[in-house]
Amino acid sequence: TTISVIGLGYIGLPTAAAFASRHKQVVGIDINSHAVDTINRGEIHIVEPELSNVVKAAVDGGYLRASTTPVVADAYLIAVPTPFKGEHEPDMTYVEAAAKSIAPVLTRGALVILESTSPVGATEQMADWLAEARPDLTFPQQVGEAADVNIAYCPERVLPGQVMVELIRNDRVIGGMTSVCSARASELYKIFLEGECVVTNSRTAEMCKLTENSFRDVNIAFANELSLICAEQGINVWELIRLANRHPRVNILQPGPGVGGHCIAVDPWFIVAQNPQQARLIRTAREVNDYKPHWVLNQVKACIADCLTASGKRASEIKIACFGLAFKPNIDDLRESPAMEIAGDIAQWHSGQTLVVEPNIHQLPAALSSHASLVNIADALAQADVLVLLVDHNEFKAVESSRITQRYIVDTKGVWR
Ligand code: SAJ
Repeated sequence: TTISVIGLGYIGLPTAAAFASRHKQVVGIDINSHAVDTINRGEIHIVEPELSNVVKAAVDGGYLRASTTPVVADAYLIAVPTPFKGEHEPDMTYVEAAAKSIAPVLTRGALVILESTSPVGATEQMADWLAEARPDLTFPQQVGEAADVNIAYCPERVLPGQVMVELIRNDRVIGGMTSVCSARASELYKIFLEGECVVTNSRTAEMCKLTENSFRDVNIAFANELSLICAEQGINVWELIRLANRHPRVNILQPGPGVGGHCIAVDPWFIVAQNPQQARLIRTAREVNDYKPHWVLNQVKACIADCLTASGKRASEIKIACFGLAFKPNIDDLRESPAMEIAGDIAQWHSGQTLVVEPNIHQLPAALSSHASLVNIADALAQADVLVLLVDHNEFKAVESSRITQRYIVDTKGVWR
């Protein structure tokens, strides 16, 4: 069996490596020639624990190679990005391009799986693109189970930072366009999967992926809303949640500076875009979470105002230290990060010095480097007048409270309270 994975990013590369580690021949395809060259050297262009070892072994063993041009394969897995465009509409350009790139090399008996997070109906749309390009082959939407090419939607659900474990262990939803498609897709994933394959149709599988991330978004929004209410009422939200969670049927998530990453802040909009009348709670949750960084910025401004009054210093003499830039704890991923957004706004707005502590990076991103300086925890604690904790990295949790002498603290994760 030859397996071809289209899109060698955070999902595609681990998936390609997982198949190759089971001694299947895998060809990864990407339009980014830098990524392709890196992988062919046995190295990786993204950060994910355990991934580099698996890729290196797979490339060295001759099971995995990367290319910029599509190849003939028995199974294709499409794992390209589906961002949004305009007013939060899903952008299917990359899926369309991927489908059209493999269409010319498709052979009778091929299996095509879409893994990218997609709006409901995307798999049927992909099947139509393939059928248009290959009138000489039959597809499930035309002839059902007798089709020459089988097509399924099988979303990934791995947690960044734990991809290599979750890829193998999580159960997998398999949404075939026919039962034959589902059976073939299940058989393919069983090559490396320890979790179960749970079979449904493609539309339900598409909605299932969107539902999982919307569930988390709505629940985080509940926690974030509580944090605003508690600030108004002079109640410690962390204690409140701890107490409420002692109820056997209550399990509130943690508030924070906002919701970041490439999935939870995006996927719920796919549901809203297709169902604007019905998806009221899901839309509101997105708005609540997107508002949180602005609220935090206002808290910081109020805190600085207090500090100015009490200290008699000028604003330009006040040093602010921001702790954390990543979109969640103990990773180095700064993309779509509310902490990054808040630190950037503070650095732009504040006339004095802005210090940034981020133990997982060696250099500030360009957007921040002209307005802020990267320092270590000790220097920040020694120099700053105002502390802003934005990410609950382990290093920050380990700081002993006796080392924190500042009175002016905005703590978005309840670490130093
Ligand atoms: N967050 C909170 N409070 C919490 C939990 C998370 O504010 O109690 C914030 C985080 O700080 C972060 C954001 O939410 O900014 C998202 O982080 P996350 O760890 O919840 O999720 P991701 O984006 O890393 O990965 C999610 C996962 N989805 C679910 O848990 C339902 C993962 O399983 C998916 O595969 C991934 O999205 C994806 O690719 O869709």
